[in-house]
Amino acid sequence: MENQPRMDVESLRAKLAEHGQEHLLEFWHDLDADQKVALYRDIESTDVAELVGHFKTAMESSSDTEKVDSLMEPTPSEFFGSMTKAGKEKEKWYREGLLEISKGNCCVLLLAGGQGTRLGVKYPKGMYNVGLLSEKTLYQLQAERILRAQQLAYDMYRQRGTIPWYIMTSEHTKEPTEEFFRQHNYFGLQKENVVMFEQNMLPCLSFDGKILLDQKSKISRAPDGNGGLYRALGNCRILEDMERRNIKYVHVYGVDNILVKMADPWFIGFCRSKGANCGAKVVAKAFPTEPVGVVCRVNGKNQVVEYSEITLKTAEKRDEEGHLIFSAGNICNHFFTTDFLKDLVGRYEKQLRHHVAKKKIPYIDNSGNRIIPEKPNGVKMEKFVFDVFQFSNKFAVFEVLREDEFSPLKNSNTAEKDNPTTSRHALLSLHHRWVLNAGGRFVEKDGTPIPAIPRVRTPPRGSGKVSENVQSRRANDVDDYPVVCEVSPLLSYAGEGLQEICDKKQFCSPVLLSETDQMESKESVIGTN
Ligand code: UD2
Repeated sequence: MENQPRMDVESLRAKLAEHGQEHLLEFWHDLDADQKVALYRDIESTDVAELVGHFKTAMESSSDTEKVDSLMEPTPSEFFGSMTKAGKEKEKWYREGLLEISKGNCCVLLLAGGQGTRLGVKYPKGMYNVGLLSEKTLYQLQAERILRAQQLAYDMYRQRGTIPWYIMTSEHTKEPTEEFFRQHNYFGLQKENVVMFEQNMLPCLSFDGKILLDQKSKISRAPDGNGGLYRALGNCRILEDMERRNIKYVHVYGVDNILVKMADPWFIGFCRSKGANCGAKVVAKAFPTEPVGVVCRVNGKNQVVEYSEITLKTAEKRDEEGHLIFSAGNICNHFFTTDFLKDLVGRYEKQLRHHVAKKKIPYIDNSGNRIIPEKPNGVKMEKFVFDVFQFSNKFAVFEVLREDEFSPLKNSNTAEKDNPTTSRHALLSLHHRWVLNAGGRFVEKDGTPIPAIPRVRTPPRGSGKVSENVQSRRANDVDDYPVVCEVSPLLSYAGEGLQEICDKKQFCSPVLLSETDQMESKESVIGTN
């Protein structure tokens, strides 16, 4: 191996012993020369004292759930805005947001460093195809929404602003994501406007605070949580890149929401109207135990109490009218000004605490065997992206309609919810409504009108109709969703611009409306068959 370091194993052992971690060298004598160098480097690059300190604090505060609960109160209504309840100001927010986009002041930042364990695919989640007619992946949908938002801003202000796309990856997702974008020619975006950077990895520990070995020569590591963003923004000089491009507003989002609005002009306009330096999009929680955090105040400070850290009793609290008191469901969709991000990276990042997640972590046992555990055996330590809300003195919360904006892909189709089928249906349902709003109607092949609110045909469980292997789905497969209607993001961002194509037209499912067939067709029944 090149550049072999001078290895002082005994002093390394002594240093590890100070923090009860000398077991990391247990198999030193079993290793060949290269493996020794690898392990030595791995340990040396780890600030063991700091890690052990973080572990202790994280474990202590993880048992504070009851205490946090007692300090929770809903965010005061003056910080709220609502996409559904707003009147004329909605148009104003939209125009303001597009103006900022046209000036090149906005970017989007994707959190894509998660391991996607629940979905259970080996590649990054953004590469997933939920089985749309177009076969588009989450990444492609997002890229095309950026292109469309740029176009809308240009159409309104005749000024061409670019929305740079920053993508935070991790050790697991970096290479496949880069390769996927290269293969797909950046989905029509310019390569220099897609900026990928990598978050940090942290060692995993057993419940009693011992660092776990993944191999005899390798520490077990996991990404440091989506709150690793702030450290990565500094380390990878992303803030500098944003400054160079004169970016003022950053729209941060999670990879798995198929309905995500990229650089959402309404959200940006709303946050600007509130003079906010930090904002969160929320949806009304569907049920008390829904796995979304709750945007609220704790001890007077803005905070999200994560679903894993709230007690059932508090999650279930209702007001006199029966509404959930803590109903502002976090959807991992946030607004920041670059000035605020600068403060976070420079001043506050170190103050963010780690949260612990109990997980099944493969490890090397005392006898040197690699064990794949069947139940949780250790913890991953993660920072959370929303933990910076406490530092904002100008915070805003924007409530949006779930059906229009939130359907996350978390699980495989073996789960009831948040799976490829529910994601696909959410998108089809939204696009179906767009076409209806634009004056279109749907008919059966024999011309019988389909009611505006059709019933979902649920295939019997285990019927195999919903294929796990969505990659092989054919565009004309019969879907269990009664009206299969997909609108290309290049044609419409949020239902706009469809009037001309749809008004007084009849459509026969499946329908794929794209920018190319701007429906010059004068025929009265349109379908893709
Ligand atoms: C997240 C939110 C939760 C709720 C829910 C809605 C956090 C901490 N929790 O929970 O409150 O809004 O989403 O769907 O935000 N990621 C990284 N690096 C990491 C870990 C995660 O980039 O080290 C990304 C991940 O790729 C995804 C996003 O962060 O895009 C959210 O991660 P998740 O799916 O693990 O979060 P979840 O569902 O537990």
